[in-house]
Amino acid sequence: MVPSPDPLHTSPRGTPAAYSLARDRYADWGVDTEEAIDRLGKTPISLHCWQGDDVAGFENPGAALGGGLAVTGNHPGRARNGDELRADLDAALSHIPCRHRINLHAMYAETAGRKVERTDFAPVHFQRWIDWACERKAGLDFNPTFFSHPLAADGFTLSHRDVSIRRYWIEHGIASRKIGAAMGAAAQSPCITNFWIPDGYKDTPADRWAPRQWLTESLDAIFREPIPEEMNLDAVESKLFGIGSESYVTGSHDFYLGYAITRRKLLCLDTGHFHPTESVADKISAILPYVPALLLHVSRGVRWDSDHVPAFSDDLQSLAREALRGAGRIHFGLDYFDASINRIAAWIMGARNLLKALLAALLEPAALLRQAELSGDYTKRFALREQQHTMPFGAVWEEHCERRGMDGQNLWLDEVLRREKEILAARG
Ligand code: RNT
Ligand code: ZN
Repeated sequence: MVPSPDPLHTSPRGTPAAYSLARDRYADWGVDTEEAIDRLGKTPISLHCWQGDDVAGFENPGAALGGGLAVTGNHPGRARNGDELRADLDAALSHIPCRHRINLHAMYAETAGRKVERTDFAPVHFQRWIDWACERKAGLDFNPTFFSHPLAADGFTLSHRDVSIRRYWIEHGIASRKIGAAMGAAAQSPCITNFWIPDGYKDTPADRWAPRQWLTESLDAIFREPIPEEMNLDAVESKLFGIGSESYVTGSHDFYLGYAITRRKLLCLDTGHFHPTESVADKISAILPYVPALLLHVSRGVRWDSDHVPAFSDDLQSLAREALRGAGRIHFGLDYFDASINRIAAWIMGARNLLKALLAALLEPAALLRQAELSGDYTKRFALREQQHTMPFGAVWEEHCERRGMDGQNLWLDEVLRREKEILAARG
């Protein structure tokens, strides 16, 4: 292959020589790159379907996005139906090494053109997704959709003051867990059904207590029926604020922390849902001992927006380091929506950045670092950390990708841009 003059493409492939040098350098540090590559290959990431169509869903795709969420940008080629969305996901998956999962929202039900209430959603409405995922041996995760709906229009759902509205959403939650269970059974891997609601007030509430009491009751009602853990695991996700819920969010972090601990639920930490100076990485070792497992929604907050494509940042790298110490009780998912860049590239780069962060974490000289710390040698600990930055990490990443028939650089971008010209542009 002739190297491209494009500076994105520094060389057409990594060289085996680069990897073998890297392997030796890491071995000097007591780090086994083969073990790292092997472990990375066994770490699935749940790819959020909603990046492919700007969280539009199939019920009423022309409607405005609700729930205080916002997607900016209008890059051409948004997927308009299940077939397009699955084809785009396939395109993304073809550049993300190893096997991953797909995360669906209830609003992606396929009802053959019939209007079906969310309370009546059933596994049959997701059969095409289930068949598609099973063919690819991909696990499935699920989310009830508590937004973009007339009964969510005033910003409250499970904590609404009107009991009949709460009832509607409780029924949707109950239906969603059954769909999750069907997905878990079909994929032979538990489905994580994750509950996030937009509920909150723009302005200072008179009563902060009642909505939280209602939310507890609603969630308890949804979770009343036990479902085997091999099929479905329930998670709850907090948020700091949304557009229109700036002063009060019923499902705050503190609320769900208590809820998850007392009800033995998974806690979902979305990395965009905290104060900008808070470290989500630091929360993992504080919370994990008290909950059955954690789900991470990996995202990148920028100012008010919680949903940028994750970059290979220090934050992401510390998150990956801490998460790997969770010994399998951490589930990785992505959650962002960016329509200002190619949507498929957004999936690929977010997933690859998370994988890179995980690989970097697997390649850290953990034993040396701990030794330095335990002996009180903080100078050495700091020196080791700094040396990590100039270790030949890229050669190991490229090797990991190439073993799976993918490129570790940016050659995939050519194919994605070709698809944009040939397929996405025609969508209008
Ligand atoms: C919203 C939450 C939630 C959503 C998806 C669409 O702030 O992060 O997870 O992004 O459910
Ligand atoms: Zn999220």
